[in-house]
Amino acid sequence: MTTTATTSEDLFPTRLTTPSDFIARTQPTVWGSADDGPFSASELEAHEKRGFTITDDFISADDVALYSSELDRLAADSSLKGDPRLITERTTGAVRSVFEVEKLSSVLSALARSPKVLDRARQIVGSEVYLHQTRINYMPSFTGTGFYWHSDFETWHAEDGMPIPRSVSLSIALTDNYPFNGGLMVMPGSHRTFVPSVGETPDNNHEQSLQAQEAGVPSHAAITALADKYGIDQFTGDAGSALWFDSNIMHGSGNNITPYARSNVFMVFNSVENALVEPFAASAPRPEHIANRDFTPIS
Ligand code: 6CS
Ligand code: FE
Repeated sequence: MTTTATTSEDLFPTRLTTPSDFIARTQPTVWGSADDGPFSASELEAHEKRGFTITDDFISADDVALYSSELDRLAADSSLKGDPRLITERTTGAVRSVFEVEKLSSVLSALARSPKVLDRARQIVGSEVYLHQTRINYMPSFTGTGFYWHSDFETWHAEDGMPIPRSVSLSIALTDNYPFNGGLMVMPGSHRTFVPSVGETPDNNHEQSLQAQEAGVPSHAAITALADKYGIDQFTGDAGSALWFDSNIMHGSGNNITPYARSNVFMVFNSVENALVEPFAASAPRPEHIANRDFTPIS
C-alpha cells in the first residue's frame, strides 16, 4: 500500500481561458499490489497500462434481476419527482439517471459494501475508500442520449475539488451492452494524459451538465490527438459484466435509438487520502448527492 499526503495544490489546472498543453500524469493508476486483493498481478499490470478492466459475470443473473427491479422502482418512485437526485432526459423527460442510490436502496448499498466490490476498489486505490458518487444510468431505448467525450476526473477536480486521480469507477451492466445501444467507448491508456479544458465553469453547472456536459469537454483537436494515440475501445458485455475504470480515462457514449435500453449502476470509490478540498475551477462545490463530502471509509 502506498500512501501520500493530500495537497490542495492544483496539479491539474483546467477550465482555462486559453488552451494549454496536455499534462502527463505522474500518479500511479494502480496503488495497491496483488497481495492486497483479488486482482492478480497481471490484471493489475493491464489495468495500469489500459486504465480499465472488464470482469465478465461479475454479478449473477439473480442479482441483475434484483438490481434491475431496484432501477425500475427508483425510476417509478413518485417521491423522487422533483428530487435533485433524479435527472431526466432533456428532450423526452424520461429518467436519465438517479444519483446517491446507496441512500435510496439498501440493496445497492449492500452491493457497494460487498467484499467483491470493496476488496477490488481498495486494491486499486491502495487505501480505504469512500463513495464519491453513485448513480444509475438508464440510457432508455429509442431516445436515450449519450455522454460526450470527457474525463470524469477533470470534472471532479474542477467542480468537486478532487486533488489527484486516485479513485476508481465501477460500472455494472444491468442490460446487455451491444455496440449499437449507446455502449461506453474508452480510449485505452488515455488515463495517463490529463487534458486541460478551456472555458470557465458556469455557476450551478451541474443543473445542465448532468443532462449534457459542455464545460470541461475536450476540444476536437484534443479528442483527435488522443484517439490517434490511444485508439477507441467499445465496452460491450452481457448484463452482469463489470467495467472498472480510472477516473481520468477519456470516455463517452453515443445515443441509443435501439429498442434495447443500456442501463448500468455506476459507483465511484475515492481514496480516503484523496478527500475533496475546495473546487479547483468552480465558484462553489457541487451538492453532496453528486460529490459526497463524508469521507468516512466505507465498510
Ligand atoms: O459530472 C459528473 O460527476 C458525472 N458526469 C459524467 C458525464 N460522468 C461522470 C459523472 O457521473
Ligand atoms: Fe463519465
